[in-house]
Amino acid sequence: MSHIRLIHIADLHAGKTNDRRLNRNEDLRYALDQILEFAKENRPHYAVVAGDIFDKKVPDAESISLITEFFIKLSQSGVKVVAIGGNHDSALFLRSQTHWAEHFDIKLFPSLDRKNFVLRDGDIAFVCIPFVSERGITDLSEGSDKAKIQYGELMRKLILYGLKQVEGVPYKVLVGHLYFAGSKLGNTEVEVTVTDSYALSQSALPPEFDYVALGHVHRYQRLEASPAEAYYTGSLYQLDFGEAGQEKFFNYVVLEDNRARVERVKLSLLRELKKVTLKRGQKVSDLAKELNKNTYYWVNIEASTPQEFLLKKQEVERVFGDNLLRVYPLGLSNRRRKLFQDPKRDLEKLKNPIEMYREYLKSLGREWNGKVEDLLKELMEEITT
Ligand SMILES: [Mn+2]
Repeated sequence: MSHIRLIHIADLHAGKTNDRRLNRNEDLRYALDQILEFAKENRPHYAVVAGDIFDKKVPDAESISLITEFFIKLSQSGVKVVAIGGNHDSALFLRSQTHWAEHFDIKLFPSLDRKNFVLRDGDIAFVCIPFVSERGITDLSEGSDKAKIQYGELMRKLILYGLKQVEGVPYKVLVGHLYFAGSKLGNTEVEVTVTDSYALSQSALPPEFDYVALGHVHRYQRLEASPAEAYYTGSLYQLDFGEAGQEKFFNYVVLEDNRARVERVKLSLLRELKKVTLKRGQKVSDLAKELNKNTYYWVNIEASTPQEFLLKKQEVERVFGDNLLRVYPLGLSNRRRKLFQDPKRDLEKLKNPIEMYREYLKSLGREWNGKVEDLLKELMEEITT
């Protein structure tokens, strides 16, 4: 049996912007070019994309073009693409792309379809589990704790059902946009447990899978408690300040002799995000010494009064220029701090909840629910009187 080579990437988030100012598609293109270069040299048979291809449900033209070009270039290098939808992706949109994609050996799995979630190709089979909404498959009427258990049980059964479909295939790969307990998020060491959220237990990953390609968590990691060889490869560039300082990677996997040889490949970054603090008594010019034109900043400013904060903020804005994305006061009381938060953000919050709910349902393509509207109205009345 010959060996099989694949690359595993996830969380591309095409169309991501930071603070409504910085378009991150250049960062994404920079990462994708490195992946294409790698693919040309190493000739993988497959590129597995584990969800969150786009950042927004309705992707903009620039992002669609970027992703389309990437997939087609992979295809032209002889790499077959297997991609699933993430929680950021619109299943409807991805489905609209399947018609042309199939002609380029690009197999898209927009949403979970129990009749069509396995791709068998010679000696290898991919079991593909796009993001499944918690609300979509659980019954919240019995309380959220029960719903969490129910979600975990259903997903575990689904994975086992998938495994059954690929029995006898030499190489089995599970591709999932899933959230596992014990995964490390962001820069902190905070781990999420099964009881905290709709997280799955790592023990739900059967060792019969030779490799598990995951998306959803943006920090690179191997799932240490998983009986199968399972990885989150994380996002391809620092998507937001929660990922500041993080290095980024993708995986190159060689399946051979019933085992997966995993090589972590580091991506170089076009731009980095960084959080810095202007301490009391520190000069802005001192802080500016580390100003790097390829780094975008969140500057915390220590200040005792709003006036002091405002003065320092103006200076920081002048010195950091376009590389300043966010300014935040430290040391002011909550009430005072509120006065200086982004006014636009507060306006968004002031939107009528009923309107917001209506927009939300519309974005999901769901029908308007009159009962919920009545309930919202009642609650709003209670609050305002
Ligand atoms: Mn994501």
